[in-house]
Amino acid sequence: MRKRLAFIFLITLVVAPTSYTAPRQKIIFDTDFVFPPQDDAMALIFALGCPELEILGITTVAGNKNVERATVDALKVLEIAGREDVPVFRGAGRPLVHEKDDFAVKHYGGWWSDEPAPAPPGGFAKKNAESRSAADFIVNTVLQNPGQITILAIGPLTNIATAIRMEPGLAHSVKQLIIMGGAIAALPDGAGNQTPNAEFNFWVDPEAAKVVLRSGIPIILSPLNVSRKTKFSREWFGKIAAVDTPLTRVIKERMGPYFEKDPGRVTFMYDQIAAVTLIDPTLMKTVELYVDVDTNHDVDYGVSVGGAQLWPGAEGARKVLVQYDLDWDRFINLYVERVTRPIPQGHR
Ligand SMILES: [Ca+2]
Repeated sequence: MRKRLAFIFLITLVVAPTSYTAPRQKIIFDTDFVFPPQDDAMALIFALGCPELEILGITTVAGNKNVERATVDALKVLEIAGREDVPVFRGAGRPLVHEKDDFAVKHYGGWWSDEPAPAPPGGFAKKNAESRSAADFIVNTVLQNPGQITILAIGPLTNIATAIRMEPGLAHSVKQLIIMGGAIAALPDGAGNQTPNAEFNFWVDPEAAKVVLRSGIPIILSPLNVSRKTKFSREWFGKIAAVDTPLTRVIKERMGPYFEKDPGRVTFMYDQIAAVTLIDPTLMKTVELYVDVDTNHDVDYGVSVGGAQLWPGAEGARKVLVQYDLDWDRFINLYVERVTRPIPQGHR
């Protein structure tokens, strides 16, 4: 009997989630974060549920809101998750070149704002951001782990471009960059969402997007074309809300009222696709294209253009893998499964 008990104890040790020993992907999570139900937060909650990932740090950037808001909201979600061990580094408060103007102020996105961040639901997190800058953290972390770091970039690319400019050797040391950004007119569903042809993240910092796309880092691009193949509905919200964890409770509280008001509501998923790509890139169909960004301050400012061959004006552009479709059923089941996982023991 004692032997049997010892055997059961041993098996428990082997299968317990805390005993996960396979090498984990080291990632930096670069984000214009806003508290749930915004998509950066929904991407982070997925990533926190993935034992395959070691999140070395979160770097924040101005985009959906200003960088202060991104920073305090990220800290708060980590606190709710019991993952204060993940450091947060404040990044760029403004795009490289793009100045605030009337169009920016009237349309979506508070990147131009200097307003202090409002307290997240439940109050500010106890922990503060680290004192080092986001770009400094990115440069040091990548150089200390050459060929091992994947950067998930789901906001304007200001921090990544700044890091590349700080350290010219950086591009050759990054394992991979997965970017949510752009819209490719040469592929179906390629219209913009900020201007007629420009996607929001690339439009906020077109110069940064161009630097990053031309850097030579191996890139998977997740543009609006693939976002528009998703359909997050009450059915999937219900599956998340049915499981009780500190994070699903937040999702239920914050997303529930939208579905109560409009039960037929269906929304696109954006940053979540880039995050899921970390775990299973085979869920998305890709095509290799040269992708470049228009940085002329004219009608197509911030527009991404993709083509199978180089074209005049795009000399210097590089080929990247562009996602254009996905296996919705497998994608959403994997997403919901990870979002509803209990928070790993030892991190509470
Ligand atoms: Ca984002």
